[in-house]
Amino acid sequence: MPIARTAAPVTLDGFELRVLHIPLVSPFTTSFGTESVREVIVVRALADGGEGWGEIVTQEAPLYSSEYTRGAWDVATRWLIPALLERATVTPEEVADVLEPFVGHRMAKAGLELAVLDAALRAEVRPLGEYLGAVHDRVPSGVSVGIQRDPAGLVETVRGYLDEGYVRIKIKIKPGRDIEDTAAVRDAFGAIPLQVDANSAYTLADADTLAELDRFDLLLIEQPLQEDDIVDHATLARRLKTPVCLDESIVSAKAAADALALGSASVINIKAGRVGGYLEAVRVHDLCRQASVPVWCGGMLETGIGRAANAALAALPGFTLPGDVSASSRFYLRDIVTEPAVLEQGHVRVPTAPGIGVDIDPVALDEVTVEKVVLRR
Ligand code: OSB
Ligand code: MG
Repeated sequence: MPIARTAAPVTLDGFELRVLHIPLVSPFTTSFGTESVREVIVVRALADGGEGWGEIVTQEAPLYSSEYTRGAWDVATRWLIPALLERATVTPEEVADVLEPFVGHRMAKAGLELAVLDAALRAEVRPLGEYLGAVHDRVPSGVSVGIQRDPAGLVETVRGYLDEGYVRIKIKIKPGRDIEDTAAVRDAFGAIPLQVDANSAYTLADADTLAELDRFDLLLIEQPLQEDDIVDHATLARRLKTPVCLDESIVSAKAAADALALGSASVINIKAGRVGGYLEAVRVHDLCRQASVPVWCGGMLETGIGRAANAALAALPGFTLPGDVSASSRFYLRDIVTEPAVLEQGHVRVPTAPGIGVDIDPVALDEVTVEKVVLRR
């Protein structure tokens, strides 16, 4: 039976936006660069029935996708928030419709939608997991491991995460740091659940190298080619034994349907920010489930806000592979919520309190805030 995802309308008095700079416990390196400080935007919806929190998961530079923090800040303050305040009273399900005329900027839209959704659900005393259709009270936790100094360093880093109890390892790869790194982890730890993420670093000309990964029995290879290489991914997928999973390319439920129709992927990474919100993320989930295509929940180094919401999303029935839903401590010494996600027997708990189910630590939040603005109706 389809789940009726409807929440009561909220009347919006305004929004507070903050740019945060949160130090990472260790630098995070991917094929597109190294990050030592997480720059992210936190959204507070000021509604008549109470507040709601969301997170815009952009990074400082437009390297993972075309969105970036200062661009999101500009579009949110100049266009998206005014459109929502003009409307004044909205249901969470209507937020995407109000923002639909503005092309793109999905991460910005997703953060605003989550803040409205959180405000609405807190007012109704209803947890996000229940609203989205969660069927588990905890989710298996995978960890995304950045490119290290060398393969030996990678093995030591992975060992630390396995000791902590993470149930699946994902390593970042790029040309020149692929076969040897993957071989080192396989040799050191045997048949652990292992996958790789290229973050768009290859072209079809690299197909022979990528086919060498077939011998490692990986769960999947994530986003080997560019965001818009939807046909090339289908060509590559026919060449590889390793299942191809798409991340960057899946910007909407329509993009997911197209990718599946073309054979560009046999697994899909779902990130609410990338597809424009948790409601669109559920639509991607629903269509993949219908097509018996496994999905898993990706991450964007979320703060406790997005991390709690991701745990709720990852508890839907179609999320049959462990997600990048790690403990807060994998990235942060101090989170901005009072009960950061922790690892318990390789799992993260789905919050059961109303809304996103976590409370903001105002002192911690202020400490990492570098800019703040309040827009009122
Ligand atoms: O490609 O999945 C990715 C982080 C930032 C941008 C893109 C990606 C990632 C990760 C980290 O892999 C996932 C996480 O939050 O744990
Ligand atoms: Mg990825």
